[in-house]
Amino acid sequence: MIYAVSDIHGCYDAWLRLLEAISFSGSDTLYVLGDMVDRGPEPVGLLRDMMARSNVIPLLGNHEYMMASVLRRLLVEITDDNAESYLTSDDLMAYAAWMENGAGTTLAQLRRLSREERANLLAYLGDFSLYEEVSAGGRDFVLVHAGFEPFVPGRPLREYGVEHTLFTTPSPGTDYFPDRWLITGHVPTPDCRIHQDGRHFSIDCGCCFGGSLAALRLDDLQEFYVPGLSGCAYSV
Ligand SMILES: [Mn+2]
Repeated sequence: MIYAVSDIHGCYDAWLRLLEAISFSGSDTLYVLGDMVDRGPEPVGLLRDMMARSNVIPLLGNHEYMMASVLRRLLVEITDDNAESYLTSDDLMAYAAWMENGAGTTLAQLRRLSREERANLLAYLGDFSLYEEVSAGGRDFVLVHAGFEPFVPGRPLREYGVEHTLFTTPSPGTDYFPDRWLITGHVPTPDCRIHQDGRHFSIDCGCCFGGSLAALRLDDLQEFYVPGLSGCAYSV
């Protein structure tokens, strides 16, 4: 069976409960549509668990993009020779933007890792794809974190960049593909349930904001839910 999950945001307990709820096994494949880190309590534990599962396929979210951008700079050893010129104002702004987006727990946990473990995590993030094309149950799906915006019918998917796919919001009622189903995360659904608009599924159910963590089984479009983190203030 093939599943899609999104926006886990460090909710490691909910992740483990969801794997149990779908009876996840070695013969299944699970796509995680980005935003594993930030906001929630155990982002690094979640990433390490995902890394250990070869049948979990990660896609890039805007939070991993921010994290990788900052870490690529911070992981370089700062010496006397490069200290003054090393961090540019762009680096500092990228760091500030990431912190404003709930990076506190992620950074605190990264500090507790060895240099080698941090480098391994960064290499893992470097393998995340922007989108995936998957077939299951006689349907063809396109999986992406936020969408393809502005959407241009017929435009090859590989021509959409980070700015189009990670930081955008799908336009309601858009008929994206005549023969394919689109699955996105990024924007929490208002009722903490998977939302369907034509052949577009939104599967971010606000796990870290007191909503739920959802999995969509692509083979038969069955939905699975576990409770998310409670007590986290809602803000996008
Ligand atoms: Mn997002």
